[in-house]
Amino acid sequence: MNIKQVVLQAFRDRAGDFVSGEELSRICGCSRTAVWKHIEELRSDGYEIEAVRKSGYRLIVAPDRLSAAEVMAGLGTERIGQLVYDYDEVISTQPIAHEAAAKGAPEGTIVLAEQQTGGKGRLGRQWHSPKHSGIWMSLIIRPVIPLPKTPQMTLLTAVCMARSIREETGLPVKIKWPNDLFVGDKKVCGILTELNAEADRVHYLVIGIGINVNSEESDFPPELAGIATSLRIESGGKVNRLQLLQRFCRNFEQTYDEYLAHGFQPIREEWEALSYTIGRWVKVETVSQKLEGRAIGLDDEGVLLVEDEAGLRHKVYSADVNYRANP
Ligand code: BT5
Repeated sequence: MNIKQVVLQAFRDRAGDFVSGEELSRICGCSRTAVWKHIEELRSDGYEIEAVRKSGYRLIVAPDRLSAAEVMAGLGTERIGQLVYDYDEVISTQPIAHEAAAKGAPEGTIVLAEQQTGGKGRLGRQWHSPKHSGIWMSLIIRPVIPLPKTPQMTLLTAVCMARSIREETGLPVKIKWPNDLFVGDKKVCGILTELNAEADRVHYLVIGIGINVNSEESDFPPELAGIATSLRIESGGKVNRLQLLQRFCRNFEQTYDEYLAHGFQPIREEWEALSYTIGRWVKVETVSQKLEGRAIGLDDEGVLLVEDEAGLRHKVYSADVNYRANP
């Protein structure tokens, strides 16, 4: 942790009480003048900090910003979120994470941005990422798994994010195969998994996650009206982005470790329990596959199983699935 993070952690431990300058200088291992300089820096980052002679410093209000210092302070994980890069505005967090990963960034590194001007969806689609209203992040992981198993990481991420949103907001979020989170019939979160690998070795994955957290109806462009929603719109109140992100980091680390130790089965069960897709009539179209049928579950590997009208079962790997009324 850097000194600003240590100061923020001290404020958080004191839960609204004063921390003396002397104590801060001891905790941070620097002079009181240096502490004061860091407090000034935090103030210019938007923190409201009261200073009272003889009592010390007290945090009044933290800004609604996803700063690296805030995310890392008090996170309590071992890897996920232990290194965070934060940006105000980027084209997309994905290439930044790829570059960091290629230079050796450790597993669990997160790239965050308050705004993306060219947010990416799958297959060249766009992801609308306006300022301060969402969580736009890329997570680097380095799992030692065979290449064909990497799509399971998207399912694992969806499960962890759905669980985190449910715990944080109480909203009944569901997972639409493979990479969307829905509240009701509208999309609240999308996941984009990109990988760097050789034929027999995965170097790293960059998991891009976009969540509409505090967006209001007016934040969505006309083409997303009716298909996109946010946690704020659905829950009727602002949601703390920092808490949600930290909860996700903890959930992800725990679930990912279980996955590495015990495999996909527990995730499959949770995914099915949270699924928007299972039981629905779907139409699947890829270059090699065209079929309609009922989504009946995932197989052991995380492949979607669709049963057509003749009762034949088909495996659907990675495709766009359209949802239809029952025939
Ligand atoms: C996704 O693609 O859902 C993956 C989105 C991943 C975004 C994150 S943000 C951080 C990281 N950096 C990036 O540049 N990207 C990742 P896909 O399944 O292809 O869905 C894209 C479609 O969702 C678009 O064509 C729109 O119809 C819709 N869409 C775009 N922006 C949206 C938003 N903010 N909320 C809901 N739907 C949206």
